[in-house]
Amino acid sequence: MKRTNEKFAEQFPTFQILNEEGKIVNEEKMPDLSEDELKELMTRMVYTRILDQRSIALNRQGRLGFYAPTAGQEASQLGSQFALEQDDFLLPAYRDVPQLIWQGLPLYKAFLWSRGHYVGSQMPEEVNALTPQIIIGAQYVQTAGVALGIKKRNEKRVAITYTGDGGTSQGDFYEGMNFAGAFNAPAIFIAQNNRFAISTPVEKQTAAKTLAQKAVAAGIEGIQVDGMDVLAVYVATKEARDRAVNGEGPTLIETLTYRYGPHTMAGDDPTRYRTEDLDSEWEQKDPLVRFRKYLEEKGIWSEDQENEIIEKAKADIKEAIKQADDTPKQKVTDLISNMYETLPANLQEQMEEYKAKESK
Ligand SMILES: Cc1ncc(C[n+]2csc(CCOP(=O)(O)OP(=O)(O)O)c2C)c(N)n1
Ligand SMILES: [Mg+2]
Repeated sequence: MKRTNEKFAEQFPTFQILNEEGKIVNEEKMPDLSEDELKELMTRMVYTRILDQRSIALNRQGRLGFYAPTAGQEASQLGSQFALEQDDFLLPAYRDVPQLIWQGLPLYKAFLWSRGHYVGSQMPEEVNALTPQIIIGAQYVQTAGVALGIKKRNEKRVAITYTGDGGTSQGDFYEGMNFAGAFNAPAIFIAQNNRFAISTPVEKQTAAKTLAQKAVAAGIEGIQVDGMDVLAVYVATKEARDRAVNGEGPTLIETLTYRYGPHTMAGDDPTRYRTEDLDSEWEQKDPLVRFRKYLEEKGIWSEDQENEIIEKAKADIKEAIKQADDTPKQKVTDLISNMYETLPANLQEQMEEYKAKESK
């Protein structure tokens, strides 16, 4: 048994392009991105790091609701999102708000989603996405369904979803991948392995040596990627997308990453389940630091440029939080009418009651 497990793990070596020092170690796999595109990738990561810092502060001030920190996971989240087309269908988990934002969800809506306001779940016309999933793994099954729908319509696009290392222990994770594999549907399944499911370390979560090898049982492609290397994540996702739209079926991508902050802002204390050594080991791998080094070496990035992005992010956030504050409060009648197309009789009564109350 053990030998089989190890044999599988060997078949899923970590795919890397840019090492921790910001040097290209896999020239052959270097993506064909223009200088502007490379700078755009960095811009998005810097912006998202600031968004994370501000979101944590806003949460502490009581101005946001639910928030799951993202610092550390930028390459995993944004490298994969960068490989998508506008037409693709995104099924994020609760930590994947940045992908939604870069796919076109306005910031103020992301803030409203955090507050549990229904407007935060209303996607703009051009954004094909579901609202972030809280139920661990459920989006994997939905993704199989969306991907099958895409296939039946003969469309050249994909459904992409994200879960965490903990999510790969859920039944839904296997069911979704198995179904998509059986129907050869254009799905991309990303498992962001940030090593912890709240406080449970991945080693206690599964006996599998890699999460990527979980693709084998579903008969789909699997790859393990350095999730702190934005170029590797981009390339792995792009290749998975190309295969999917060419009718070659789904892919599971495991990204090795880390969240620097707590699980959520609801009160877990990472110092009780993570060591300082582990934290600093992962901070050495930081996705922004290594990509910055690479871009600076190429002579296309500077501190001034980065400061401009930081200022822009701060200004946008300030404006967006104001817009969220200015959005009319949600009413009980909104809750009811958003839930049902046709109201059941008992709710009709309550609807009238609340309409009367709200008009006062
Ligand atoms: C079905 C289900 N079980 C339990 C929970 C409670 N829960 C919320 S987050 C979480 C841990 C998930 O960890 P992981 O999949 O590694 O994702 P991460 O938070 O690290 O991104 C758990 C158990 C839930 N939301 N849904
Ligand atoms: Mg995790």
